[in-house]
Amino acid sequence: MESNQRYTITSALPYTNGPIHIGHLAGAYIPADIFARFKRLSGNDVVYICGSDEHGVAISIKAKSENKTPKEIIDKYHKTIKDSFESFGISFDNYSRTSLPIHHKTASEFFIDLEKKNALEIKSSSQLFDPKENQFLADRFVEGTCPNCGYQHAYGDQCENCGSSLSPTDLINPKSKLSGEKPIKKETTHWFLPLGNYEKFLTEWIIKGKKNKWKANVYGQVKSWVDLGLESRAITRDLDWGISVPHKNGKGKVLYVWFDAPIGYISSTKEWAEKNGKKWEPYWKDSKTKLIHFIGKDNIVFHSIIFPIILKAKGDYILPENVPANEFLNLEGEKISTSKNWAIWLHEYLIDFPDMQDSLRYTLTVNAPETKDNDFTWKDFQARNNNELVAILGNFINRVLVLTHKYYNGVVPNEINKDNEDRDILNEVFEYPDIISKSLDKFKFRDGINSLINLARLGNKYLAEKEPWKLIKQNQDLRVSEIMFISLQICAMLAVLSEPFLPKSSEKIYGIMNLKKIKWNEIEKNKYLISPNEVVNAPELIFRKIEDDEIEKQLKKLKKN
Ligand code: B3M
Ligand code: ZN
Repeated sequence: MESNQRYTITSALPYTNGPIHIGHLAGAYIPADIFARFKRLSGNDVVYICGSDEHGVAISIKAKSENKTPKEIIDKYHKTIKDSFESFGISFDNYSRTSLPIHHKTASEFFIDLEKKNALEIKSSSQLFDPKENQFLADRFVEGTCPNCGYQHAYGDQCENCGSSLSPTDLINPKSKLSGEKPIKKETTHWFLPLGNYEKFLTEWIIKGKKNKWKANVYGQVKSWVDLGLESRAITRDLDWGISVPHKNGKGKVLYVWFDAPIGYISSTKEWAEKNGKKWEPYWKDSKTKLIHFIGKDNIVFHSIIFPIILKAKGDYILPENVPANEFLNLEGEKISTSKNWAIWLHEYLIDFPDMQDSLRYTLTVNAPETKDNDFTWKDFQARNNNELVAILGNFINRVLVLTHKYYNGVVPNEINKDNEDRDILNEVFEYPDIISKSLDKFKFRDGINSLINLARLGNKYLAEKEPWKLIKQNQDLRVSEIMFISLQICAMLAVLSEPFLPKSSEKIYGIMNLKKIKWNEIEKNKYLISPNEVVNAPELIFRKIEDDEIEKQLKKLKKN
């Protein structure tokens, strides 16, 4: 198991134009959190970074629709989003905001430095303009028909239907989101990043990525972009919300949100380092550090083409080792949609299912859209919770603790005279840290969590076969104590191995068993996780059953939208 490796782990910075839903959680946060926890637990030096993405047209549009200032919008949703992440146990080392001075400074420095190095082009072009509002229509300020798939509500930067990346002038029948009017064209000057200059670099780097086993969806997208040829991309906009372009000709212009947002990972690391008396540079500039970006598939080009080019142009920065992007999660067979309110919002889930964060974490991991789009259904959520968390994992731990109290008042019995068969069981149990590590190292979170449940299954099967409750009646006390000792090792192993996936439940099991924190890289065969004469507490409920009416209520609520 890898230890002593430095990791910089990031999750996409969410736009603060609304709360977070289960699609976000499944795409970029749960897998990253599992990975960060796993790497910390195996003795690595990890910084797990995120923050709110508070610039861009999405924020301005929301502000306009709620009759508020952008600042009021970002303050409101930054808090909602941050609270939801905390409640779900997403273990960021720092959750920052791109509106902070430290970020404005860092992003501006990147721009100034690239400009100085002649790594940017300045070009004039005619862009869509809304004469009524006296405003250029960048990105999402304009909607129209997608030239690729014909979808009528494509944005100026992207079509959400076919996923293609667009420019406002690509749209057929464009319409201003501000006034509803047909825009005119007007000349304007912008700074561009000449992506085409980096084709050779990208080609070599991507081939290396393939060797590093990038996921097929990521490798495929990057390769097809490069194969099609890369055009220069504007990194400034004519807008009033964002980071002012730090240049004498930059009046009325701001940095493009997709230029500043990924730099937010660096600013957030700086903020973390300052708060904790650490240095940020090793996490971004030491070639031995592994940088991993967790994102959803709509962010692939930005993380595997554009941001690496920015880092490369800046020089002396490391490039991502991997970009394990997820596909999309659907809800009850349909695309999650904010505008249609077809979503499960985390802050609402927490009201209806308080203290059941791990049940959702579990379902979203078992069903993660790792290699293809996947579907969340409330019925499946109920079944996973009741048939797996309650009936397999919770049930095993409960049975072992009940019997330990019944036979030994909670004192762990002596382990003696294991017969061969029990030795095999114990060996098998101690293989699980490696089995799960191997899956997580390959970003196979579904396999990882399935192995965890398999370990609980193994425990249940062991108890059912050995039937200590029968043996105790036949006065086979020694044999019973062996069986209970082994069962308690399995419980302890479940506490240790469930931590990355189900942090709150793991903590509960640790608490009930009075265990001291065990690192994965310190687990050794033949070294027991819990020893004779230690005392375990009486069992408590770890998972609860979800009733049919709770699910009906959620389905009704969803369909009302
Ligand atoms: N805020 C886009 C999104 O939420 C964006 C991610 C930024 S990551 C640097 O899809
Ligand atoms: Zn399209």
